[in-house]
Amino acid sequence: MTTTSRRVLAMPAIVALAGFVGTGLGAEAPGAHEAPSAGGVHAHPGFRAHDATDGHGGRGAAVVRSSGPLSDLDPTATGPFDGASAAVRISLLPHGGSRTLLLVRGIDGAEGQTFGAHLHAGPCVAGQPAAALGHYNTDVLAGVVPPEISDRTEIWLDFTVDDEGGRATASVPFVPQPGTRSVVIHAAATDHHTGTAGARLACLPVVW
Ligand SMILES: [Cu+2]
Repeated sequence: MTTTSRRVLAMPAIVALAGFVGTGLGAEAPGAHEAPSAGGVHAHPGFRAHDATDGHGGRGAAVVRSSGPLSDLDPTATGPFDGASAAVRISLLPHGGSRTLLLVRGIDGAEGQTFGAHLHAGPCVAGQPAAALGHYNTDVLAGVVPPEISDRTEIWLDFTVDDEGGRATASVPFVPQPGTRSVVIHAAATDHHTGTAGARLACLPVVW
C-alpha cells in the first residue's frame, strides 16, 4: 500500500522531467530506468513554472536542452550519482547572456552535501574524466590572456543535495558556443579562486 502510493506520487515527477526536456535533441527519457527508491524522485514545485516562463513570448528561448542518465566518470568506486539522472537547459536571457538550469534526480544518499558542477568544453565519456577537457571559459575561447576564472566567465552549477535531489542555476553575461560539451559533477564544492572542485564523478552530454 505504502509502496504503491509512493510510486504513484513519483510519476508526475518523471513526467515533469520529461516535459522539461521537451522534444529537443537527444530525446532520451530520463525516467526510462526507474529510480531505485521512490524517495529519490519528487516533483519540484518551481519546475513547470520555470519551463512555462522560458517557453513563451520568445523570452528565454532555449539554446540547448539535454537529459538522461548520468555517465559514470569514476567506475572503480560506488558513488551517489551511479543511478542518477540529470536535465540541463541553457536559455537566452532577454537582455543578453544566458541562464543554465541543472536538475539532478535519483541521487543515492549524500543529503546535505554540496557538489561542484560546471559546463565543460569537451564531451562526456563514461570512464574517461579527462575527455571533458577544462571548464567552458568564455575568456579562454576569446583568447583573453590571462583568462578570468569566475562564475561570470564560466558556468558553475554547484548544488546541495536535498530530499528532491540537486538543483542549480547560473546566469552569465555570455552565450556558450555550440559544441560537443558536457556538464561534469565533481566530488567537492567549487573553489571560487581556482575553479577546481575535486575529482570528476559523473557527467551529462550537452551537445548542440
Ligand atoms: Cu568541472
